[in-house]
Amino acid sequence: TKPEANHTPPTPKPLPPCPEVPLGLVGRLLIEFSSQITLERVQRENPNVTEGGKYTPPDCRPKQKVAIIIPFRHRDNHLKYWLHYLHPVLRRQKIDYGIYIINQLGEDTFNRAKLLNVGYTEAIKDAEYNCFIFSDVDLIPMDDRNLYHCYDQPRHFAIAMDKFGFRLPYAGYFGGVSGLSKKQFLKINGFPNEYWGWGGEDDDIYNRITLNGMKVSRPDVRIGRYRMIKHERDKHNEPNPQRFSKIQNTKNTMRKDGISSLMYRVVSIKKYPLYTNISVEIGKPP
Ligand code: BGN
Repeated sequence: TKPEANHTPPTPKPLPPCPEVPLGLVGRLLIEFSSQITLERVQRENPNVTEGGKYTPPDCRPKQKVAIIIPFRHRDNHLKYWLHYLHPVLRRQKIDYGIYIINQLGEDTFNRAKLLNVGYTEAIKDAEYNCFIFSDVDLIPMDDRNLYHCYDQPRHFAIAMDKFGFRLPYAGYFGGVSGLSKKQFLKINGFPNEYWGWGGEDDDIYNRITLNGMKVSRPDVRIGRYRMIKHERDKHNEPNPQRFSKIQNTKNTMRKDGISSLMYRVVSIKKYPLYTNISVEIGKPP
């Protein structure tokens, strides 16, 4: 060896880019919610997930950095299942990711889309994410070929849910799990902040996408299958009676209502081993 080699530190071998189709996928998964799960077990089974619920593939360089945003209130049991199933899937998919639980404090009416806007805003303060996947806490993919990254067009992942007979309930459905690149998200001014209670916010997002000249991309119906964890209807998330008229008005509201008008207050940010919890006050309906 040359003598000067002693003075230069060994340069780590640059990682190859991650393959377009990851190699270790298994396809169809068995998903059930009858056995109880503890966070300690999920932690033990996912030792390479780092504080705040972050992971980077050790053996290749991912193209995207993905923030997974989950709107949340009083669903601790669902979250355990979600973490148990999703961390291993995302690892096999070679995704560079962080998990953000956006917890709405207080008992005022729930506002899913506003929590998603908060998730986007807080995630980009934490790291340089360029892809955002918005997932309900009770939806578990049944196939790991449904890749959790961003696509050329806004992506709808949860297209074949068990509760809808493994089909889309209607052509313009965009609920459950969706994903937008930073560029796609900003093009539609983020999501609406003014949908309080259940329903319509996902349809408004769909309208924003099509009104801005984009179209929704979806996986094959055999792959985009999901199980939803059964639950009672939440309190303080009653169907919003205004949703029918609001979704007729997206064209007029989207430029002023969105990421550009978002107001909220962060009360705490806690980094747990399997996820980051951001508790926020987002106000109440007018
Ligand atoms: C739709 C809801 C969606 C919901 C799906 C599936 C509305 C707006 C008025 C038609 N939209 O009907 O928000 O995700 O059902 O449950 O209620």
